[in-house]
Amino acid sequence: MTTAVIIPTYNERENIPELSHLILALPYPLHLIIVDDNSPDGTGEIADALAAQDERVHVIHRSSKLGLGTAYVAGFHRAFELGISHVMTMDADFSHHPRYIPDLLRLGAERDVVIGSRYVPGGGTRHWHWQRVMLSWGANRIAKTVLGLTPNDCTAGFRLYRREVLESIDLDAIFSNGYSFLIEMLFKVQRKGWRIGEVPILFADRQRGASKISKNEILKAGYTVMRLRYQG
Ligand SMILES: Nc1nc2c(ncn2[C@@H]2O[C@H](COP(=O)(O)OP(=O)(O)O)[C@@H](O)[C@H]2O)c(=O)[nH]1
Ligand SMILES: [Mg+2]
Repeated sequence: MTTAVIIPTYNERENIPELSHLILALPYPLHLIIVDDNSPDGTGEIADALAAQDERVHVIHRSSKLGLGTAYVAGFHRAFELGISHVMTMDADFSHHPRYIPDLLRLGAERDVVIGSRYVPGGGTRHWHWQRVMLSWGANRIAKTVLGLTPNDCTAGFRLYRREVLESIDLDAIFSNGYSFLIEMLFKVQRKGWRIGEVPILFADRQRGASKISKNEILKAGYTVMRLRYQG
């Protein structure tokens, strides 16, 4: 089991050195793929320096902020070239703490997809404003009810996929790009009948840098859910 950990970054210079250090120190065979969208704060150059120090680190530079979904897909394609068996995705801001990586990998031996989940017993959120709690909870309820998604946390970006799962999906045909990408991916994974598992995580709000989620993303997520629902 060799895993490629994909981290999309946009202005994460305060987080990426420590985060990659913690990930690379884990006792597992893994690669780290940082997908940077030409961050104005110089995250891309920091990532290059990390790659120069450790051959397990790979950097994809994109010309501008092109969105989370296509960043993941670019990372998936690079991961396939590395001969890995599993692909993990996580955020750069420590909301997805590397301490949970062993739990995801462990369940990954039995499941095709594993979600680091806020909404199973033992999981939760920390430092979240009540509005954000309501928003996330509501988005999950809607995705579950309208699309019949079975996992408890359908919008989590902390995931482990078996390589075959990603190969079974036409990645370049995924319509949504921002946060909705996560809902669309899960919808496709579930429709293919892959076995999905969840492990509890405590999701801490970022302590450094700024969030990139916008009101627009919320509207787009609503649109994605309806589009998937009526496409069948
Ligand atoms: N490459 C890339 N990364 C992005 C983009 N938007 C967000 N990210 C990264 O995706 C992760 C999640 O974004 P974040 O701002 O923490 O979202 P939030 O936690 O939902 O507020 C972080 O690692 C961001 O740096 C983007 O357009 N391109
Ligand atoms: Mg975040």
